[in-house]
Amino acid sequence: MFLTRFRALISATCICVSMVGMIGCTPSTQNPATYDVSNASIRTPVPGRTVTAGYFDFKNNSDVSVTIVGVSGDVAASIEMHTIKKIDDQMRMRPLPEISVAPGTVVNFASGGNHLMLFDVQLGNSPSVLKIELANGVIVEAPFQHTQLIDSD
Ligand SMILES: [Cu+2]
Repeated sequence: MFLTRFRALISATCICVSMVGMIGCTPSTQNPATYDVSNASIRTPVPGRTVTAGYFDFKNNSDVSVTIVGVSGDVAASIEMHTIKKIDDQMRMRPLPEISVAPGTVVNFASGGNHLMLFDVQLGNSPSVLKIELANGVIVEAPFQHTQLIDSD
């Protein structure tokens, strides 16, 4: 009787510990099930240049809107979000301070539209991990593959 109880106590303790372990293992800064980052890439800078562009798709799987407020990473001194707007018939780059992502939707950072500008880039091995910062305090870490600029000729 005593032994049975003791075992029960042990297994209860084990469950408790493993639950704590699971919570501990899930980074509070990231929830891959809630937010998906795909097609994440950084263009390898043109030789002699230290400024380049980065792209990604961000999917909000949650049922509330989220706002991307910034992106950071060790590979660049600073990273800015930019958008491209038509001003006086010319396409111009403008800083994008934040962008909201409605529940169940995807926001694209892609060539010709929203993009990341990376300054003083020092790329190591591909991929580079960048941190996508959300207004709710969550930081989503994602690997960005290094890509070459596609030859236009
Ligand atoms: Cu730009």
